[in-house]
Amino acid sequence: MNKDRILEEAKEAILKCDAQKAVAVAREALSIGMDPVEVLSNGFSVGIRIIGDLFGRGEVFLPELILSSQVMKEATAILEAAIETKDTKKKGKMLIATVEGDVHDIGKGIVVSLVKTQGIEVIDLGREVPAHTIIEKAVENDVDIIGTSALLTTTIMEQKKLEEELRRHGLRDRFKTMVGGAPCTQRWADRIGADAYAEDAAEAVKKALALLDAS
Ligand code: B1M
Repeated sequence: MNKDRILEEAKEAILKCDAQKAVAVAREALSIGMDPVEVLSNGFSVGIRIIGDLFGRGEVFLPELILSSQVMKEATAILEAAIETKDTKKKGKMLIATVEGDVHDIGKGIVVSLVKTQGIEVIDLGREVPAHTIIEKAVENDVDIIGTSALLTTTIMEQKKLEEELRRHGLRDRFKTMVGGAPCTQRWADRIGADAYAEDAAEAVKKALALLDAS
């Protein structure tokens, strides 16, 4: 299979909720030396976003969305394991979490894998993490950056809450903050006072490095 075909098949595997095919495509992509991030971004992620749009229009239902996301997780696990991590001197520490009330963690997982490749130590708190826990862990681990992911228009409010809680505890200047997730924008980041917004995992890496450079 050539690269374009692999990207197409990756998308199809998600649309058809076909786990066997997804795993085979992920392995084949790696065997021909494709960049795992490219396969995730331009193949599997395209499929899951199409499913999301169909779900939003009522053309597929929750069980199908759940199945597709399970297939996505299997493929993601194989590709994330192949993303090379630089074993260099650590440039800084970043805590990442999906906010309270939000279970969406596929995109966050990709961000974590990619940020790690750049010699940034990552503390991944998982999903549905309350703002107070994020702050507690950030202090405990003395991180440089706090990154949050939110996928719902309701749960992005948790990113605002985090900024407010940091200010309330007099901790706002101690950390840099980064927000991401489908409903987030640069405008949202500016509005709530976050230090950075990243549209995708590659941008998250660039912004994290810039925040560390500036601190
Ligand atoms: Co949900 N869901 N979902 N869902 N789901 C969305 C978000 C939705 C847009 C679908 C739709 O209706 N069209 C919609 C939200 C609508 C809204 O808020 N206006 C929605 C809904 C409604 C729901 C439920 C409420 C459905 C229900 O129960 N009735 C429910 C909510 C549960 C909850 O959280 N409380 C729900 C559940 C689920 C599943 C469990 C089935 C599953 C999640 C599985 C999982 O993650 N473990 C799921 C999925 C898969 C989706 C869609 C289809 C895909 C999300 C995804 O994985 N994208 C999604 C539709 C969509 O996003 N278009 C949808 C692929 C991923 C690679 O991209 O996450 O955007 P993304 O991450 C990117 C960037 O955003 C960025 O980099 C990543 C990599 O490039 N990024 C960051 C992300 N985090 C970052 C952090 C950073 C920087 C960059 O810095 C810290």
